[in-house]
Amino acid sequence: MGAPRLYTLVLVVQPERVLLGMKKRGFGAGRWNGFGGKVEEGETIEDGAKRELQEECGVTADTLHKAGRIVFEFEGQPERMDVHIFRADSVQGTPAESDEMRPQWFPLDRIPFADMWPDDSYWFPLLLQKRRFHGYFKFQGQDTILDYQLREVADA
Ligand code: 8DG
Repeated sequence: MGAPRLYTLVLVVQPERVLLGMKKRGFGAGRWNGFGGKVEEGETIEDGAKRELQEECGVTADTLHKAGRIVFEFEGQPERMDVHIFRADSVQGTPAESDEMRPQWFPLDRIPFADMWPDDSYWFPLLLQKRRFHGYFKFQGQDTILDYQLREVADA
């Protein structure tokens, strides 16, 4: 099996709310998610995360905090995804809709898990508690988790 492909995901979390975007097209379309995508050649993972945040919802993060790392495998697909997840506590600018995402703030007690990737219910609580984690999720299609591991780590 080859090395997994690198992806980023950024969640902007404030004391009472989290910024999510409705993915309008492509992989994960129709689900609320943080902002992110493939890391491009020649950029660091963190720079890729900041770039995607800016491209997809028009805000800038000065500081990203490492939150976790999850490897995803989809049954029948050889390439695994290595998603590096970051938390931003504050951003500059007002979230704006892009071709890819329609951003919206959600109160922390009303996160729309039913319309998010099913694994998110497992690790979101850790992210909100500022605990770091490593995980692995194996999917059948995009709705069924066949197998998973999730553990807290000292350094994500
Ligand atoms: P493109 O330009 O080639 O269309 O793609 P991209 O913008 O570079 O990448 P993408 O396909 O949009 O990247 C997938 C995003 O979805 C990336 O931020 C990682 C994230 N993601 C998964 N799986 C899961 C998941 O199970 N839960 C959550 N919350 N996010 C996920 O790939």
